[in-house]
Amino acid sequence: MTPLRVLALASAIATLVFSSETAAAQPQPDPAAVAAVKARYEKREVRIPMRDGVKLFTSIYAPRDSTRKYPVLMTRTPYSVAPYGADSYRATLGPNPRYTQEGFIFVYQDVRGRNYSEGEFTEMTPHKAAKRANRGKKIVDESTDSYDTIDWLTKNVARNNGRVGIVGGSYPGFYTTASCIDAHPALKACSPQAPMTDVAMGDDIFHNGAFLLPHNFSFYTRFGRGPRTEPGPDKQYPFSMGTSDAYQFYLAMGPIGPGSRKYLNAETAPHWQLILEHPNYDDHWKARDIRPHLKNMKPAILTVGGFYDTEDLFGPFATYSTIERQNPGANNKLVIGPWSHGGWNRGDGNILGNLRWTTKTGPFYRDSVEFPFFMQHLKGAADAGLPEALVFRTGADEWDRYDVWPPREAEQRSLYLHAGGKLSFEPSGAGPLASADVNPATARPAGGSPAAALPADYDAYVSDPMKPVPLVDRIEGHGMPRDYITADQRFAARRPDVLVYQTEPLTEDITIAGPVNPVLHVATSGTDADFVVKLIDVFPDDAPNWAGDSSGFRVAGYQQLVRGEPFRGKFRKSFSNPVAFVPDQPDSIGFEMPDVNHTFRKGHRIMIQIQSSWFPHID
Ligand code: PG9
Repeated sequence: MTPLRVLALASAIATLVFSSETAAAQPQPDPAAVAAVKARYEKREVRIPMRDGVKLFTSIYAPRDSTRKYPVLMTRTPYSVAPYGADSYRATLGPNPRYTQEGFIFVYQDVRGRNYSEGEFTEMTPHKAAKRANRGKKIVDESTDSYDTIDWLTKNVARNNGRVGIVGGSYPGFYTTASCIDAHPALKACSPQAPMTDVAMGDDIFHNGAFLLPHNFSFYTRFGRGPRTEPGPDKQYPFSMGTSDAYQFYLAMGPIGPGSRKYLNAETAPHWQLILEHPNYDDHWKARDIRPHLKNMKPAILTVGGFYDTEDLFGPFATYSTIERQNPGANNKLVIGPWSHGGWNRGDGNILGNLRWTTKTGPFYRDSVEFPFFMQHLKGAADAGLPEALVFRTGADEWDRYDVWPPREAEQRSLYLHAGGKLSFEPSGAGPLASADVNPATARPAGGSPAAALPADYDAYVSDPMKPVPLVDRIEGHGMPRDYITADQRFAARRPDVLVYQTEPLTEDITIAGPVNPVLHVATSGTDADFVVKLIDVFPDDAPNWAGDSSGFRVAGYQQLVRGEPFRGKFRKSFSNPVAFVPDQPDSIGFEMPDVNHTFRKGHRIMIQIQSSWFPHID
């Protein structure tokens, strides 16, 4: 790996920003593939009793070959294990066809309370108690359900080799992580992929207190519709936005409580209603954070994520680092590629929206990382030879291998905002800025004095919620394009309600590896405000187009979003107890943006944009 000035961007984005208070089917499977699966595998559907008597609907596809034993590879999901019916087969078994060809006992289970499983569904099931403490009792959660399922499988499925793996992405990623806690001794390998970890602190629902509106509104028009009176599929309530202009649709919705009620209400969308009832990081959400329970994690764990995952990027980093901290010596590995949500499972992995890479990251991950991981731990194949952290470096199109993430060799550096839209590693001479007490995750109890020595000058803008800054220039579909992060940010840079700061052209490559922690010193003429910080890689005006790209995208001058996150200002002291701003009273906010591993090439500029809306992405 070429020597790099690797640094973890610390805090100290210090500016004073005024923002006035004025400031969302299934293609038919290939019959030939289905027939091939049916020829090699025999399907059975069983209802496995959990320790509290609830039966979970489980599909088992076992190789017809009776000469060998096979490991179990399982997925637990809230999204249905269709097709249902012992004579209806899937076209692919496992994460990709290579697993189908290799041969495993594939198991798919409807989690408790979903589809044809019995019981009560609870979003992000709160983890209850160490299994040892409640063996034989009726205390259940996703980790006991997984334990009981694995116990039943190893005792009741013919020719299993006593070794079980579990894999799942997004919501199934959460159930995968939960399976590893006090795991059944037969569970040898887990791969939580984009695992939902804390949906109210960075995964799907709230990011630093700001609500992801279209992502959730569109999801909850489809998921968990009720009322559920018996095991079976969700009730269907056909829904259409009635327009392709998501920006206008959500603007017309107005405040989302009353505005969404005509589409989603407590009876037909109970999970949406719960979100509206819990806008703060309260006990409801704290109970759903699986991180404190990630202990006694015995299986080998391969956590997977994508730097451009707009749904669950927080989860993989939070899961990996919490397991690392709470389970010294655990076999705990991380793979992060240049992927959108689930992008590692499909395609060549060398294209996303406006971005192009030379490396085909998809086949490399599937064939040289994930498959060898499961073969090693479930079939005793050769050691997959994986580093602790295998992290793609965007902007440089290379895979980095580290023995810990973030890399030990990263040095903390700060970038400072200067007058005139300048950004520099040199302090802005604004005097000591009290950045220590502004990160709610580490903030001291409310009441700490926010007043810092204010910069001699500040930048200000009027943020009008009726003319919010769009997420991307043209918002179609449900309002959160999967590749929004690749949108050119020049459309925003030209708006008067977006502050822009950029460095001089870099004289050498600079790589940022790890989290990026903005600190803003702000005041608002109102009593509440959101602040969105965007870290951007600015290509030179003479940058050549991507090699071999015929899309017509012009790379010259491209402002590529590397990372962007909102912060809802009222949570600056605590995510549980919001505090209004005092109008025109300087105050401070600080937060952590999900990790990056990005090289800003020599000749590029580092840019920061700051704004107080990002619509309809956040409400
Ligand atoms: N991560 C997705 C999601 C979950 C909950 C709310 C909104 C989206 C998903 O599991 O597809």
